[in-house]
Amino acid sequence: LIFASLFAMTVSAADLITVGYAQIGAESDWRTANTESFKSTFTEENGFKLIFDDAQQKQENQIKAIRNFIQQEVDYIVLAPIVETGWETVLGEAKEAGIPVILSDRQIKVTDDSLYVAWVGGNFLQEGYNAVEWLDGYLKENGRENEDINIVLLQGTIGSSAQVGRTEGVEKLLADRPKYHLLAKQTGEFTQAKGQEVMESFLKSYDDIDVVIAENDDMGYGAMEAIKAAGKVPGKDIIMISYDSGRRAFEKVIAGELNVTVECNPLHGPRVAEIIKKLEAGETVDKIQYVDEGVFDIKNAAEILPTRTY
Ligand code: GYE
Repeated sequence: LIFASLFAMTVSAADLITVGYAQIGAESDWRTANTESFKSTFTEENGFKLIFDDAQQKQENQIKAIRNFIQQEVDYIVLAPIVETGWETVLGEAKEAGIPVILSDRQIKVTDDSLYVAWVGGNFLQEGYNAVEWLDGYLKENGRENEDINIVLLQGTIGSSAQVGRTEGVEKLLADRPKYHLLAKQTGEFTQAKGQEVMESFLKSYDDIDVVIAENDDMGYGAMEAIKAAGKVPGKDIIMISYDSGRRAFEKVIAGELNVTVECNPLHGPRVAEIIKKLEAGETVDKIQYVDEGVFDIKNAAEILPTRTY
């Protein structure tokens, strides 16, 4: 909508801004919503030609995609980096070719930060804190603040900034509060199937799990299946905490199977388009752009659900 007015004049194919988007994969509801956000924003109507690549959660595929974009002489490269490290060489090639790179969603670790123009995404460390702070409040409201609490952590893709930040935030606050015991942590690769598998093994090893923190909702859904199969009730026998907050998560909260979903907003298409629009106009852009995020539990889920588009 924003861009409809900007590009109201009919643009010929030659005037379109070509954008290559190196997407991570299709591992979660979040990712699907993120892809949809780019596809519906970077349209010809809005003045763009989008070249979309799905790397199937493999960094080597993303590197290949970026090299293809360079070869095709795109105007901009957008990268949602799977992991934080290993980007110097290929981003150096993009820089050499004079193609600006915009990062979206996850961050990277590079010594030369001129390798990208800007990044937009969620504050993963804060999201980590949000989960534990919610748990503090929930236990208190239920008169359980003096209990010892056993926690298992289902982590995202190891080395992805979403995993690194959330794990760090969670672990830091758990360490500050001696009543919390982190029994185990393991990656479920941000997928429902892997989340279920890992939770099955946690349940075999520990019969006294009080809380599951899943670093995305999809792994949380998998964990729910494992818990039900073990004869327990997710959301009641085991407190369920997960991340992202798409519609399915709201429905699970309302159904009582998920106690809280910590928001991570996937609608980066318009945000990246805004950055490109500014760059095209010769304006400067903020290098790091965090998106505001909430926390949704039974107290506010029903009210918010109707406004969720994804
Ligand atoms: O939480 C998860 C997805 O990087 C923030 O990736 C993103 C994460 C999101 O697979 O569902």
